[in-house]
Amino acid sequence: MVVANSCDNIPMLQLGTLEFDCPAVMGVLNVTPDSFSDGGRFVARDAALREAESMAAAGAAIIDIGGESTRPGAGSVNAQQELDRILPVIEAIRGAVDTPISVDTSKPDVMRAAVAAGAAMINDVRALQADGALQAAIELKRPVCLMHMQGMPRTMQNEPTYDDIVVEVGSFLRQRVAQCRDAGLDQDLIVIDPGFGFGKTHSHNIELLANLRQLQDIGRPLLVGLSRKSMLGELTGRNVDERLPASISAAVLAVMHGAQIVRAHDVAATVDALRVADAVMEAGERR
Ligand code: 7PJ
Repeated sequence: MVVANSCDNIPMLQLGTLEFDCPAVMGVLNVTPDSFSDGGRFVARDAALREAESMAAAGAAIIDIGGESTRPGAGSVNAQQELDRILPVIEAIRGAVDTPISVDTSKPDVMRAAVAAGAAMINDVRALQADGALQAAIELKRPVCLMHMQGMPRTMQNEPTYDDIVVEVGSFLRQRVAQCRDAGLDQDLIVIDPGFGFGKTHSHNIELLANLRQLQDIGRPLLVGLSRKSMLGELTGRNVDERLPASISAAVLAVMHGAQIVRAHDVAATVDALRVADAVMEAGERR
C-alpha cells in the first residue's frame, strides 16, 4: 500500500515496509447515523464522497471509514448494518480518489468485504481480538492498526484503572504484536496505537501522550487519535466542534513524541501543522 506523504503530497511511502519520512495524516470519515444520516443513502454517500475528495486534496495520506460508533456508551451494530453503511461509500471513494482507504472495523466479515471493495488497510480498535478477526487479517495481507482499549466501548469509561498506564499499554501492544506475528500475520504490516480515550481517564491520556516515546521500542510505527477527543474538552472547556486548536496542538505534540500517523477530522489544518513540526524536527536531527 502506497500512502501519500503529507509533507509534500508525493505518494512514495510504502505502508508495507512502513518507512515514514514524515508524519502522515489519516482523515476520519464517519458513516455512522449521527454523522451522515439525513436524506437517505444517496445523500449520505454523496456527502461522504465530497468529504473524502476534500481530505484527499488537503493531503490526507489515508482515509479511515467507519460504520460502527466506538464512542463511550455507543451500542453495537451487526456486520450487515456496518456493511450497508460503508460499502457504498468505499466504492464511491475508490472510484474517485487515489488516497488509500482504511476500514475502521473489528468484524472479520466487514474486513473481507471492505477489502474486496477496495479498502487498503484495516483499523481495528479491538486489536483483532474478535472471533475470526486475526484470521481474516492474516488472509487479507493488508496493513493493520492494532489499538489498545481497556474494556469495551459501552462501559470502558466506568472507572478505568492501571498501576502504570504507560507500562501496561506498552506490554499489551508488544504482546499483541507478538501473538499476531506468531499466528502468521506479517509483522511488517502492523501499526500500533495506544488508544487515547479508550478505557482511560483524563490523567491516563495525558501521561500516555507525555510518554509516547516509550512505545517506540516495540519497533512498529505509531498511530494516534486525539482529534476532538474529550481530554481536549476537559483541558479547554470547549465543545466538540470548538476543539480544532486543541486538536492541532495535540497532533504536533504526538508527532514530536514519536507518532508517525495522526488520525484527524480536520485534515487541512493538521497537514499544515505537521509540516511545520516536521521541518523543525528534521532541522533538529541534522545537527
Ligand atoms: C480511534 C480510532 C483512535 C484508532 C476512533 C474518535 C473515536 N482508531 N477510532 N485510534 N478513535 N486507530 O475518533 O473520537 O484513537 S473513534
